[in-house]
Amino acid sequence: MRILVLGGDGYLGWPTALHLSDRGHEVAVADNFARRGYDHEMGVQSLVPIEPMQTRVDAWREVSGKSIKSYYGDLVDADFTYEMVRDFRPDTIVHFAEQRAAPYSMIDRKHAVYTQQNNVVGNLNVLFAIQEIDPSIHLVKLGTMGEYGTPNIDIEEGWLEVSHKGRTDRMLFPKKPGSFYHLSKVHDSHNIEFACRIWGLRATDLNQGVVYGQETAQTALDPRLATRFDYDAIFGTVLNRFVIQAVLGHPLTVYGTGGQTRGLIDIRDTVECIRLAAENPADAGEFRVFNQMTESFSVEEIAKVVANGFDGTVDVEYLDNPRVEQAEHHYNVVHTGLVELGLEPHLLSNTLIDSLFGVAKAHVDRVDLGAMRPTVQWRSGSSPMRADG
Ligand code: NAD
Ligand code: USQ
Repeated sequence: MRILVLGGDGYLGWPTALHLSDRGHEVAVADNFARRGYDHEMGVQSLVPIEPMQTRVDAWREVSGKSIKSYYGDLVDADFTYEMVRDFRPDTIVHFAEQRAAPYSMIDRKHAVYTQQNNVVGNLNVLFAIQEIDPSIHLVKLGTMGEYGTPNIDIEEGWLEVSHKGRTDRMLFPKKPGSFYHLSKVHDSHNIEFACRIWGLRATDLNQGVVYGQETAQTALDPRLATRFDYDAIFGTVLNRFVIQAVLGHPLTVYGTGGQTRGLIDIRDTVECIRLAAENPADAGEFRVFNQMTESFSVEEIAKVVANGFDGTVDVEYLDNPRVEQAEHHYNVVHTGLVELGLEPHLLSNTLIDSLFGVAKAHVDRVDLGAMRPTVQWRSGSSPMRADG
C-alpha cells in the first residue's frame, strides 16, 4: 500500500511512518516543521534529541534498507497539498499534521485562531485534494477522545442511536470538548463526516486518548531514529511529564484533585492502530470512528502508578487546576473496534514505566525547569507561555 503520513516529523507521525515502512508499505512523510518552531517560540526542546528529517530518512535507509520519501510544506497551502497528493498518489493518507496542544490553543486569541485555522483549513484542503484527485483514497485522521469531553453517559464509538419523541436516528455522538484545540478536532470530524456523506469519501476518525511512552521497535534501532519527548507544561502529556518529574525529584503536578479521568494509550499501540486502520479501510461513503485508547485512569491514579514504579521518593503537589474540567465524573468508553481488527494492547505496566525512567534519566540535563509549571489559565483569555516569560 502507498501511505502518505502527514505530520511525519512529529512525536507520533515519525514512529508511525517507520512502523508502516517496516511492514512493507511504500511510505512518504510530509511536514512544515511547525512543531520545531513552537519549541523556539517557547524556548524549550524535546527531552530526547531529535535529528533533522534528512538525517532521519538516511538513517532509516541505512538501518532497514527501506526508503521514505519526504515532502516539506504546509497543508494550509492548497497548492502544496494538491501537488503532493498528485505526485505520491497514495492509497491511504494518515493525517497527524495539526497543532495538538490544548494549553497552546488557550494561551490567547492569536494562538486559538492559529490552532483552528491551521487544523480546520489544513484538513479541508486534504479533503478537497482527495475529492478532486482520487476519491478512493482512504483518509485515516487523528481525532481525540477529548472531542467527547466527559458526558454523564457512556461514550460510544462516534455514533449514537437516539430516540426522541417516539422516533429514532443514528447521530454523531454529542461533543463537549474542553479547549479551542479539542474544538478544532470536533470541527474536523464534522467536515470529514460531511465529505463522506456528500462526496462518498472513505474515512476513519481515530479518537485517540492521551499517549505515553517514547520508544517503538523501530525508533529503538538507532538513536538517530528517536522521536521527540515533551515534558513542558504546554506540550508535555500527563504521564510523560510525571515520569520526568519523578526523575528530577520535582513534585508531580496534579491539577485540581486529580479526580479527572482520561483514556490512555501506549505509543506502541498508536502505531499499530494506524496500521490496522490503514490495512482495513472504511467503505466508500463510510465515516468510521474508533476510540483509540486502551485503558482509563484518573490523573491521581496516573501519579500513583508513576510514584510506585520509581525507585526513589516522589512527592505529589495538588495545584489549583489551570484548566476548566470536571473534578469527578462518569467515564465509561466503548473501545472495541480496533481490538476487533486485531489490536493486542500493551497495558500500563511497570516494565514500560521502567524503560521510560531510563529514557528520562539519560537526558535529564536537557530539562529547563522554567517550562515545568503550568502557566496557561483557561479562564484568563491571555496567559504567559512560561513561568519566567
Ligand atoms: P506533534 O505536534 O508532535 O506532530 C504534529 C506534526 O504535524 C508536527 O511535526 C508539525 O510540524 C506538523 N504540522 C502541524 N501543522 C502542520 C501543517 N499545517 N502542515 C504540515 N505539517 C504540520 O503531535 P503528535 O503528538 O505527534 O500528535 C499527532 C496527532 O495525533 C495530532 O493530530 C494530535 O491531535 C493527535 N493526538 C495526539 C495525542 C498525544 O497524546 N500526543 C493524543 C491524541 C491525539
Ligand atoms: N494534567 C495534570 N498535570 C499535568 C498535566 C496534565 O493534572 O502536569 C491533567 C490535565 O488537567 C488533564 C489530563 O491531565 O486532565 C490530561 O492532560 P494532558 O496535557 O496530558 O492531555 P490533553 O491536554 O488532553 O492533550 C493530550 C494531547 C492532545 C490529545 C489529547 C487526548 O496533547 O493532542 O488530543 O491528549 S485526550 O485527552 O483524550 O483528548
